Amino acid sequence: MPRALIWDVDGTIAETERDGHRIAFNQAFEALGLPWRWNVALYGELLHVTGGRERLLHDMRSRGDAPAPGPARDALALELHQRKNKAYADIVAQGRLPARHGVKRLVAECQAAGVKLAVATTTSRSNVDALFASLWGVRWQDIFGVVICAEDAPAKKPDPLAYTLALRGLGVTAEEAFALEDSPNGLHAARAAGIACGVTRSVYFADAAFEGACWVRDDLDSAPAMTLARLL
Ligand code: XBP
Ligand code: MG
Repeated sequence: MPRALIWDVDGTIAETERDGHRIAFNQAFEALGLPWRWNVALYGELLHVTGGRERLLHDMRSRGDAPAPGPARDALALELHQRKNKAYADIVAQGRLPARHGVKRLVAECQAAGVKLAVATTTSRSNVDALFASLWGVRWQDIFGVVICAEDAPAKKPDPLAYTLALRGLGVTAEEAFALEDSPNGLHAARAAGIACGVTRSVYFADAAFEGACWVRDDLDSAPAMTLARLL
């Protein structure tokens, strides 16, 4: 049994990308009078870029009506990203992003068994706070002792930084930890930090290849349910 379980957030805890961030990005475009919209398929392509602001800047490179590269483009990306995160918090507060199957059960099992819980994500801290408060209440940090977010780890997945920082915070070695991810970028980040990783594919990565994963499945609850004893 691992001593620590490190969770990715987007796509792993909940289907936040399709049903949360994507919709919130579109609300931000609309609020600023921009005709840009990210449909489900286009957003899936853009997801290879981790980080919401980075994703915006990437998309602007192929848009003729985006400001020229430089301070104006950077400022627009920043404003859109801030508005997106606010809209995302509103979506979460409306209870529109439930936990994926088995997430709460496995977290409770870790608590009961004394397995440490941590988060390693490339999303902004405000997004984690909003989502986790909605799922585990305002004292969610009593459950997840170490929380590494975009602000802590500017080098985004597949870079291993978020995971190496999580290990340091937990005070465990890579061999003593286990990671849960939904995407190839996330899996590569965990593996690059030397951590064994299981994959619960989210909608956007249903057909992706996950070489190097301990196991790959559609959720934590489908039979046989993924328990602590089965992780490794
Ligand atoms: C999540 C991301 C994030 C979210 C949006 O990756 O890449 O960018 O899409 O959040 P992971 P921000 O699941 O690997 O953590 O807008 O705050 O970046
Ligand atoms: Mg993810």
